[in-house]
Amino acid sequence: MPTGLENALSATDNVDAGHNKVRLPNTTNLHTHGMHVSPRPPGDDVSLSIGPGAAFDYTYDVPADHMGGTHWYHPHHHGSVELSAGGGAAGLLIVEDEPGALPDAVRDMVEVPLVLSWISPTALHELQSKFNGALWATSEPGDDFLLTNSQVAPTLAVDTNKWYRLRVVFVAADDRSPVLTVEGGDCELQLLAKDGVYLDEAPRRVERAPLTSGSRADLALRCATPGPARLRLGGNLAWQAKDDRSFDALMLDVSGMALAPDLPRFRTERPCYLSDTRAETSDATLFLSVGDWGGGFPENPDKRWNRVPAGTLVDVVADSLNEHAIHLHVNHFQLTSIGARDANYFRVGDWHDTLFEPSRSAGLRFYTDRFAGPMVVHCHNYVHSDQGMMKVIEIEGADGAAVRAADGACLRDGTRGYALLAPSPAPTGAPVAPTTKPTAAPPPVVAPPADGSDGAAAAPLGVAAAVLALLLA
Ligand SMILES: [Cu+2]
Repeated sequence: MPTGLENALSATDNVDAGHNKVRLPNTTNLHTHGMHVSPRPPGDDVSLSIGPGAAFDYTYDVPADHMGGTHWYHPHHHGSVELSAGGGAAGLLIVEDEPGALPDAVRDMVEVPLVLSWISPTALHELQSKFNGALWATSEPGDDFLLTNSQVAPTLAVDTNKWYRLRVVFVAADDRSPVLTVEGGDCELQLLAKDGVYLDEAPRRVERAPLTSGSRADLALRCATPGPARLRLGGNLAWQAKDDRSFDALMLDVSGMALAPDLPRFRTERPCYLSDTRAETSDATLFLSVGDWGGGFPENPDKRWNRVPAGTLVDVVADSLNEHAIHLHVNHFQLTSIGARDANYFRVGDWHDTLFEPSRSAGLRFYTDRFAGPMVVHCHNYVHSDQGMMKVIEIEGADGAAVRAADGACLRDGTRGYALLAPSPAPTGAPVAPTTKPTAAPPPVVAPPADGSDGAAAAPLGVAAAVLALLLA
């Protein structure tokens, strides 16, 4: 996927305050947050500096077995990320699902892209003061507000006889970890995927989606009662900025009589790089406490925090997550242990690429699948990462080292299927205990029909290429 980036920003006021400082506000680059692609140029290399007037042609070689999901893109130039991404420079990036990967009722849902940007004029004005005060047109900071696809609380007409797939991305300049809820209309939320990775058993009834800057949530929405309803975002849990502020994210105008039928429970067939790691033995363990990294991002690009071989499984003992949301580039991680912030939304076995956890620590695992090169790990509070709370794990070896996954059912090409699962018990809305093992033997995955025709549940794949759609927020 070729993507040209041209920096049309002015060279005026492009102040370089020094390494690990807020600096070079008009220098930029591009990060494809959540994409399983190479971190080397011309791909997702966040060490590139594209100055005013300069341009770069990115090319992303998206693997044929990339899981369909909701991701996003934003500038990631060290020193100016808070200013740009936190100021609203962010967009949705969807990897479309393969034919046959989802039950029809899930595949056919009406899609609602929602890029939620929590804008903090006070924080942005503080940044402006470092750059001769010429970056923003307004003179007064004003209160925080929430933009939904660049609008304030837009309205969506909702039919009671339909399911809607909300593709939510949450972006903030600093440490915001709010919760998304739905109010009114007897509406319900069913979680399909987090950070662009389907749950192993989907959907999962949730009362809320706890987010942190960089999080995505794919939520199926159904409303039962005509009238007004709304999505709310608020209740920031982050350490320095705890507050009760909340905002309308989306106004819902519900109409209709008949109720949409329940969604089927399903398991989509998983690529090997996202197959369950819990029965595997890891090759290395890293102790990761990003809170200790302030000002510590090395200026010398050859200084690596850690080195691991490509094609291996890495355990991470993560600490200080109550103060610093972490984000791993290139490879998603699976939760092997997690605190009790929300034991229904965060379960052992789930996959994420960005995580905030008020109980402080969590166990994570990731495969260094296929891509060698610099894998960036950082605090997703841009105030911190811009000032050095960031390291690089060098994935050594050659590109293409396939992960050793025991699960014989996992996929190494683009073919997809899914299995239907038994209905879950009636939802109670109360958090349930974390599941550490599948509750039932996985049913066989539906195979594509032998004659190559389109099946109802699975279809053969003619072109083994994931399709990418770039949607501007
Ligand atoms: Cu931090």
